[in-house]
Amino acid sequence: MFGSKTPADAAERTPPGQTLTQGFPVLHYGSVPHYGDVSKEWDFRMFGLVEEEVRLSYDEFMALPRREFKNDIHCVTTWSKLDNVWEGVPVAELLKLVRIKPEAKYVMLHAEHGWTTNLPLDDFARETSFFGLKHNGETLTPDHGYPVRAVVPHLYFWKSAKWVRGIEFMAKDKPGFWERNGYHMYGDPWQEQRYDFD
Ligand SMILES: Nc1nc2c(c(=O)[nH]1)N[C@H]1C(S)=C(S)[C@@H](COP(=O)(O)O)O[C@H]1N2
Ligand SMILES: [Mo]
Repeated sequence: MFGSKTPADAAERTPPGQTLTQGFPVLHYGSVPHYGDVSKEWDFRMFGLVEEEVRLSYDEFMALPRREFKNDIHCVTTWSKLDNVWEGVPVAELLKLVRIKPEAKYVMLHAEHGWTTNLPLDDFARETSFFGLKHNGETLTPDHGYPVRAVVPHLYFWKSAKWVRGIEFMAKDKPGFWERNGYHMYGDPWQEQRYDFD
């Protein structure tokens, strides 16, 4: 079970109920978007509780400062993948471009086909959260969210919206797609906040 790529501290980095994988499973609801001319068909919006809505074209988004991120990811379906290396735009770089109203405490991430996921603004704004463009040296494949996916590694991976197209700022928490279907509103893997059926 422990392959050669398994780090010595793997056990303490693996949340309860999770199993390590060396692969990179693909999980989503609905179909994978394919773009003809991505620079014309993709844009990114920040809206909701903001002084003024912001729209970035694909070229503007791609010109934002990027850096390398390393993290572990934990899917609610019980696989975890350690030591991912990403290239991405820090969430802070996006937040610099928008004037958020003080009453905004939550965000809804909006993805292609109307898919959404919700999380607290403070979690989204952590230094470890970013918009991923490359994974382990390769441009994201369509399956994994090309051209841009959110990555919020301290929450279950369903909060990491693939094919992300915008951020809505909200005063109150509101369930996104999986959250409306029984997934936890917050989703801390260390607390096993998987589902919220009751
Ligand atoms: N747009 C979108 N993003 C999504 C999903 C989805 O259905 N649509 N599924 C989430 C779930 S449940 C998981 S586990 C991860 C899976 O990411 P991966 O396919 O790159 O492993 O994407 C998340 N992001
Ligand atoms: Mo998932």
